[in-house]
This record gives sequence, structure tokens and C-alpha cells, in this order.
Amino acid sequence: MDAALQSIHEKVQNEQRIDADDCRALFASNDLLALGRIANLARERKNGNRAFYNINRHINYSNVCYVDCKFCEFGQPKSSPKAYELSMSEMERMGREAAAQGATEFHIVGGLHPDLKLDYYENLLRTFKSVAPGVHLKAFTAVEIDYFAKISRLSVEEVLKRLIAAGLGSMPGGGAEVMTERVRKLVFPNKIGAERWLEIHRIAHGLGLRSNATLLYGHVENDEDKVVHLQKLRDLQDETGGFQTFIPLSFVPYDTQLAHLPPPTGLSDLKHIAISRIFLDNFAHVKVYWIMTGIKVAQLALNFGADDIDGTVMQERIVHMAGAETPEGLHVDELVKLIREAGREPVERDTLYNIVSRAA
Ligand code: V47
Repeated sequence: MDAALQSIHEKVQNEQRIDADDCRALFASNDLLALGRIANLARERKNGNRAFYNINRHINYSNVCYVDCKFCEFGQPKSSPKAYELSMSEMERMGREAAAQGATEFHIVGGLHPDLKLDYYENLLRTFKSVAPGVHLKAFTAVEIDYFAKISRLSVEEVLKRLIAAGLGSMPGGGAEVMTERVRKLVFPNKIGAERWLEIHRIAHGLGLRSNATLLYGHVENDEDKVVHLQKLRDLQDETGGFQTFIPLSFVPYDTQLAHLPPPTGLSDLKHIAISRIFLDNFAHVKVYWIMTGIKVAQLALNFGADDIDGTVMQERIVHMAGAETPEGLHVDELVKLIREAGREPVERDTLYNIVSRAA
């Protein structure tokens, strides 16, 4: 280990917080095994040998979106042949089927649709609650919540209260992308920026909702952008404690407007997992999202800082519309096998990290 990593290693061993300069040193290093060793220390201190997974289903009600982020092929204008909107009856069927397969979570997100109103989203949540009352609804990114507030002319707090009354259980971590103005201007100029994203999560945490946070890496961002991003998340977490999980998202370029960029390598994927585990000392969990990294890297990530491998997903659209080559879903037995083979103890969790025990 070089001197910078050695000093970070010592800090982590002594449970001392590392600072932004240390984080810069982590990004500057490609000594993957050293990064993994330090991250694993932090990971095992927090979560022991456990590796969490869940049985979940992603439901993307519509991909109609006027925002046009360069990294995203999921969002489409209404006139696009690729645009779709699921009917309520179709979503009821999806909800019923997933609940019958043991799902404990529906992950519900979509584009910023120009026509739908707040009552549509309330009705959506109520519909899922009526077909699957026991299933947790993790729904709507901060970007959607901001949009619902605009179209309904209500405050974010009011919107969240109405959605909670309709069944909202927590919020996913999407839409944060990279929280610097430099990157926002380059790849998502029409989307809310860092301060608004953070403010919405702060309000959600104040209402008792738990949420996740993400970083979309591997496109035009540089290391400094990522240090700033992680620092903002750590600061908000110090303030509210409302984040559960951090999920580094590996960019899938193929069919996007950034198709000329090479996809992140396996080394880069593991490095982002490790650095986030080391720096975000106040996040209980770091998740590797196998849909984006691929299954092979996800399995390795369980020894490079990740303690969670997400879930069955069942049908993924966001990065599959961008050309992802991973499966759209995995059977729970495959997840468990991957975890066991990595030497970890598979633990089924629900969205709020309660352990799920099922009759054998
Ligand atoms: O916000 C869009 C990203 C996110 C691409 O909270 C892309 O548990 C890679 O946030 N390549 C949505 N990423 C997904 C997300 C998520 C996923 C799993 C679990 C959780 C959670 C949250 O996907 C978007 C955006 O950052 N995205 N296009 C792409 N081409």
C-alpha cells in the first residue's frame, strides 16, 4: 500500500472519519486490492458477513419524459415510438403476480409526464396497496416529487404527505446523478440540481420517510465532481440520518446520446463501491446494483465494500432501453447462490432492512 492509502487504512482501523482529501487520494489510486481491503474492513464492521438481498419488482409506469438527459434512453417524448404508458389494469396484474412470487417491495418510478396529475400518482399507489397490501411501496425519485409539487402547486411537504396517505413507504435514490453544476450543465441541464435534490430528501426524512442515494458514474464526470457529490451526501446524512443505502450506478452508454463513451470497466465498478463504502461512514449500507454492473462484478463487489446486491427486479427498463446486456431479472435462488459462493451469508431483507424469514 502506498503512504496515502496506508494512512487512510489506519484511520479506518481506528474508526476515524476520512476527509475530502483522503477521498481524492482514493480516487487517484488504482490499487484495487488495497482499496478493497480498506472497504472490506468498513463493510464487515457495519454488516459482518451478511449480504442482503430482497424480492422486489420494478414497475416503470411510463417513460414519457420531457427532460431529455443525455445519459438516459428510458425517457422519451410523448411522440416517440418508444414511449409507453402502462394501464392501471396491467399494473394491477404485475402487482398481483409479484406479490404471489413473494415480493416485499415494488420499486415504482417513471418519467416526468406532461399530462398526468398528482391524483394519478396517488391512485397508482392506492391501486398497488389494494392488490398487495403487505408490499412496501418505494416510489418516486426526488426529481418526480419536485415535478409533482410544480404541477399541483403544492409544497414538497404537502405532496409527500398526500403520497404517504396513499401508501408511499420510502423513496429510491435515483435522480441525483452527479451533484455538481459542471456535470449538470453538460448532461442533464433540464433536471433539478443538487440543492433541490438534497432539499427534497431532507424534507422526506423530516416526515419520517427513509430514502436511498445514488451516484451515476462513468460518463463525463471527474474525480473532483464525485468527491463533492459524496461530501454533500455525507453532510446531509449527518444532519438527518434518513438515508439507508448508497448505490453507485454504473453508466450504460450503448444506446444513449453518450454512446461514444466507453462503459465503466470492472475495475472502475469495484473502485466506486470501495470508495463509497470507505467515505460514507454514516451510511449503513452500500448496494451493488447487479443490473448495471453485471452479475460477475456484483458478486465480487460483496468483498469490495458492498453488503447488498439489490433484488430480483423482475423487469428492468431504465438501462435495458440504454442497451444493457444483463438479464432483466434474477431468480432469488440465483442471488442466494451468488452470495454464498462469495463466502457471504445471504440475508433476505425488506425495504427497511427488517429480516424476512420464510417457512422452508
Ligand atoms: O436516476 C439512467 C440512472 C437511475 C442510465 O434506490 C442510468 O434502491 C446507467 O436510481 N446507465 C434510476 N444508469 C435507477 C436508480 C436505482 C436503481 C436501483 C435501486 C435504487 C434504490 C435506485 O438510473 C437514474 C439514473 O441515474 N440511469 N440511465 C444509464 N444509461
